[in-house]
Amino acid sequence: MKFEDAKKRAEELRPLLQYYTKKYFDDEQVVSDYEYDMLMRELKNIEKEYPELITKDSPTQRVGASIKKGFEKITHEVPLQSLQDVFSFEEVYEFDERMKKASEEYNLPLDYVVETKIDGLSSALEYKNGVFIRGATRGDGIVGEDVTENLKTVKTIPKKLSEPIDITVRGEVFISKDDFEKLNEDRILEEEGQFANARNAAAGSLRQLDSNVTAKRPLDIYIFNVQKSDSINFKTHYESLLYLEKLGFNVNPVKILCENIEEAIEAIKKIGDSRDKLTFGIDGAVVKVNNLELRERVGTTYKTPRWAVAYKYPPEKKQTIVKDIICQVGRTGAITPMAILEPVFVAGSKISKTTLHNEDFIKEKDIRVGDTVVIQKAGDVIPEITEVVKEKRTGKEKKFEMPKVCPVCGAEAVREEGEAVLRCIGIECPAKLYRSIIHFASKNAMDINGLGEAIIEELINRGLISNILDIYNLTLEDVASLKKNGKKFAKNLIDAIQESKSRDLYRLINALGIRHVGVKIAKSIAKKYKTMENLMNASLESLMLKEDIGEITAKSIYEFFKQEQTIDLIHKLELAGVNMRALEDEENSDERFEGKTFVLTGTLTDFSREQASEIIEKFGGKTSSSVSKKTDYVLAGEDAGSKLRKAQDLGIKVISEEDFKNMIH
Ligand code: 0OX
Repeated sequence: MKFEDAKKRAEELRPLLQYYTKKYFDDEQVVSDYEYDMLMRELKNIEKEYPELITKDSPTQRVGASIKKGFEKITHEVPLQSLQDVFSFEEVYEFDERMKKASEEYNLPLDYVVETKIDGLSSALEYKNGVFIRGATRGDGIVGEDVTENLKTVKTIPKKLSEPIDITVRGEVFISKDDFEKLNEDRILEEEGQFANARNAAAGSLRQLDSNVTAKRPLDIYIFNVQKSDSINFKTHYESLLYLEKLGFNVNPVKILCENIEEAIEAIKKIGDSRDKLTFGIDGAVVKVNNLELRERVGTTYKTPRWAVAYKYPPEKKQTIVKDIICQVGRTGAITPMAILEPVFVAGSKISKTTLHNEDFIKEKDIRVGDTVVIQKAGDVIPEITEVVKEKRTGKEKKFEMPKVCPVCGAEAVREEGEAVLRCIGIECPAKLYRSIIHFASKNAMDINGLGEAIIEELINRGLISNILDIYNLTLEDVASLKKNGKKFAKNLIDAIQESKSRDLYRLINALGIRHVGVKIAKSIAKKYKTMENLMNASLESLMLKEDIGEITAKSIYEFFKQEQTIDLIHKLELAGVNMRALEDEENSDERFEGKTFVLTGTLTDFSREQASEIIEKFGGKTSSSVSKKTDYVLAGEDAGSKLRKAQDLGIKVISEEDFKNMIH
C-alpha cells in the first residue's frame, strides 16, 4: 500500500475502532467481534508497514478495557494478558514453526493444549489458605476492578478449596446459551432492552454496582489458568488444569492435549464443528504450548504471550425468507414487530422468528414480507437480519405497515415524538395487565399491602382479575380460594384493598401508570388540579403551563385522559368508592429535599441503599449514582471509596449516616 493511502486508511480506522471499543465497554456492541478483529488487524498491518503512522492514542496501543467508575481498582499481581488472534490455519502453522525452533533451541518437548475460547469476561480469583478473598475483572490487563462481592454470588466459584493453599487463578465469567436466551426473553417482556449477546450480558451483570442485581443473573465461570501459586510447581499446563479441577474449580471443559500441530488443527476443526452443541458461547479456540518451561523460554511480548494463539472462526451467515411480520405487545404496551422466518439453522440452532426492533429498523433495511434476508447470529445467540438480498426480489414482496391499533386489545397505538417505539395506550390490554396491577398496588401508588407479584399472577390466571377495577370487586372467598394463602391472609388483603380506597389523589394518578408520570409529577399535578375531574378536563395548554411538566409528558397525560377506557375506568373506580380528591392534610407534603441530589456510597448500617433512596425521594429529593458538581450531598457509609474522594475533591458536602438520620427526623 502506498504511504498516502495507508495514512488515509489509518485515519479512518482509528476513530472507527475507538468508537466500537467504547460501545463495547458500554455493553452496547455494534459490530461483530469478527469484524472488529479484522479492522484492528488491518490497522496493525498498516502500522507495521509504516511505523511512523503509529499514534499514541491508536487503538492498537491499548492493552484492554477501560475501567468503569464506581469500582475500586486492583493492580493484578500477574498481568492478565490477551491473546494474539489468527484467522487462518496458515498462521497456526507459522506459530508452530516459531515454537518448533524454540523447542529445538532449548531442548524442551513441544506439545499443545487446544481449548475452547469462552466468550465471556476474564477475571482473576485470589485464594488465601484455600479461602476466596478477592476477585477482579481483567480491566486493561494490568489494573482491573474489584468485583469480589459480585463474584461471591456466582455459584460455581468455590468459596473454599479442597486444600488450604494460596493461589490466584484466571477464568472466564459467562452466561450459558440457554440461560442467556431465557434472560433475554424475560427482558423482552419486562421491556428492559435485550443484551446484544451473552458476553455483554455477562459483562453487564458482573460489573453491577449492586451485587443483589448480579445475584439474580445466571453467571457461571470456567477457570483456565493458574496465575500465581507459590507452593506448587507444575511441568505442564494440562497438569495444572487437572489440579485446578481437584481443588474444586469448574475448569474449561474443552481442553484437548495434542502431540503436534496437525493434531491441534484437527482439534480446532472439531471444536468448530461442534461449537453449536456446546452449552456456552465461544469466540475461537486457543492453541497453547503445554510445557511450562518452554513457555518461560519463549516469553511474552508487551501484550501477548508468544506461546499461544487464538484461532478465530468466521461467523456463520444464512439466507432465509421472511414469511410474515407480526407484532408482539410488552408490559408497557411497546409493540415490537417480529419477522416470522422460513426456519433455518444458523450456528446450530433453528431460527424461525427474529425481532425487527421497531418501524425505523424495518424502514432502514427495507425489509418486506416475502424478502430473502441474510441472518447472522451476533455473539452466537441472537439472530439478526443483517441485510435484504435485493437481487432475489420478484416484485411480489409486500411492504409492512405498523398497526394503528394494538393487536391484542384494539386500543390506539401511538408513536410519540422522538421515540422509536410504537405503544398500545389501552389500559385494559391483557399483555399489560399483570405489570400494571403490580404498579397499581405498589408502595408509591395505592400501597395495597399483600397484593404482590405471586398473588397477582394467580388472580389473573384464575380469571379473578382482568382489569384494575376487578381489584375492588374481589371477595374474601376469592382470595381465600388461592393456593397456600389462608383465611387470615385473605382478610388482611381485603382490608388493605378497602383501605386503599381512601388514598390521596396523587397516589391514584401515579397508580394509573400514565407514561412519563412518576410519583413526583403525580404529586405536582394533584396539587394543581385538586380533583380527578379537573385533571381529566385539563387542556393540553394548561398541562404544558406547569413548569415541571415537559411537552411530551403533557401530551401523554392529555392523550391518556381522552381514552374511552380511561374515562370508563375512572368512573367505575369512583363508584367503587375510590377517593378522587387531593387530601387537605397531605401525608407526603414534606418536600424538605426538593431539588437536592444525593449520592450514596459505602455501606449504611441502619438502611439498605434502596430504603435510603426511598426516603430521599419521599422528601422530594433525587439520588444519582455518580458524584458531579450537581451533587448536593454525598451520604457516606462505611468503607466509602472513590465517590467519597471525588466529593472531597469537588468540595461537596459529605454527610454521615447519623447526619442523615437527623435530617429526616
Ligand atoms: C478463554 C481463554 C482466554 C491466559 C493467559 C495467556 C493465554 N477465554 O477461554 N485466555 C486463555 O489463555 C490466556 N485461555 C482461554 N481458554
